[in-house]
Amino acid sequence: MTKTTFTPRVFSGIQPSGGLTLGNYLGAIKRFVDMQGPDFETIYCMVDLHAISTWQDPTDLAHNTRELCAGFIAAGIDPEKSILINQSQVPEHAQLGWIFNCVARMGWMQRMTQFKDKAGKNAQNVSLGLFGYPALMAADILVYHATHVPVGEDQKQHLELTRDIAAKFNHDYKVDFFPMTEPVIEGAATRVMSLRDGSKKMSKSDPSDASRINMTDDADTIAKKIRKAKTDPDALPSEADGLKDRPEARNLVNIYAALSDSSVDQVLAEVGGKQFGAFKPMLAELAVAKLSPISGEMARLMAEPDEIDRILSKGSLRAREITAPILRKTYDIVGMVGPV
Ligand code: AQP
Repeated sequence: MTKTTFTPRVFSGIQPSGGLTLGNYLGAIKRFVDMQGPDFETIYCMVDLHAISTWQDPTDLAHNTRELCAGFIAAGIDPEKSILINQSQVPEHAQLGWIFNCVARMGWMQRMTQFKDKAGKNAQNVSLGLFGYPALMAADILVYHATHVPVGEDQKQHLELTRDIAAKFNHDYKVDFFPMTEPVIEGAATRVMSLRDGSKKMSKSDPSDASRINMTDDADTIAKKIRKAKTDPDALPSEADGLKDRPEARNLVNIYAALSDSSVDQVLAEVGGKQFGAFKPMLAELAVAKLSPISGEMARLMAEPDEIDRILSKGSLRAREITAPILRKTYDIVGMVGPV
């Protein structure tokens, strides 16, 4: 079989299941912006179908989808250079998702740690959609034949599953149709932790607002949350090794490094020996300087929701030029009779 060459194409998405957090920004959006350019075609998505795998109030879902789109643009994603969509406007995602439900194996899905974390002790009562989430995520990616997916560390296992699904489809149907997508998990903040508990991921659905920095927080709120962030009594070390077994300290240093586009070693060379009383105001100042222009621009864009809707609807037309032929070809491979 001749090897297929795939166009370098980036796809990634974020759930409009709440407001954007600093974790989403540093782990995902900031890196979406970095990948926008001549090397890749870039498609970025508000994954509203994923969001309803847990209950979403309809008014909030629509608001959060527009706010997320505003966040993408405010952070530097240019709707002319990248395709910006909400998942439900491109029906091929869900259609390929069904095919992949029939490719993925129950045993694979049962190993997904995010499902176990999110379902907790309540596994019998959560939606079937939450369990099937990774198969739809594989479809989101592969319906574009995306070659690269920038994500935070927490999505690594889902990306491995995406490759397993692509490989099984290619093997079962004796084709070389879906690419082996590469996860792109890079930088100092691939896993931003809760400000209240260094062992937990910063998350938009954490019941404690103090656990996260929201992209829409004002300067005072950001400074207050950082000031109150859990830390330990020791001074900061001068080398990265000294952050071992100090999850809260490591988290704040990682955030500082990612916001200042420097490495952890560079940050520690600057702040090693300082107490948190001195470091936290530095971090707060940097966070406000980087985030305020983005939240200001988000507010400006949110004042014109019709314009956001136009961007998403235009994006979905561009997206479907890619997804419709890939879905049709998938159906042909599977043996689904098509229109004449
Ligand atoms: N804390 C984080 N650190 C680094 N990256 C993160 N991401 C999320 N949280 C962090 C990355 O953001 C992208 C989109 O994630 P998502 O919103 O689709 O789903 P999630 O990972 O489940 O995010 P949340 O905030 O925890 O949402 P809820 O609370 O609704 O479950 C992904 O690339 C993810 O890695």
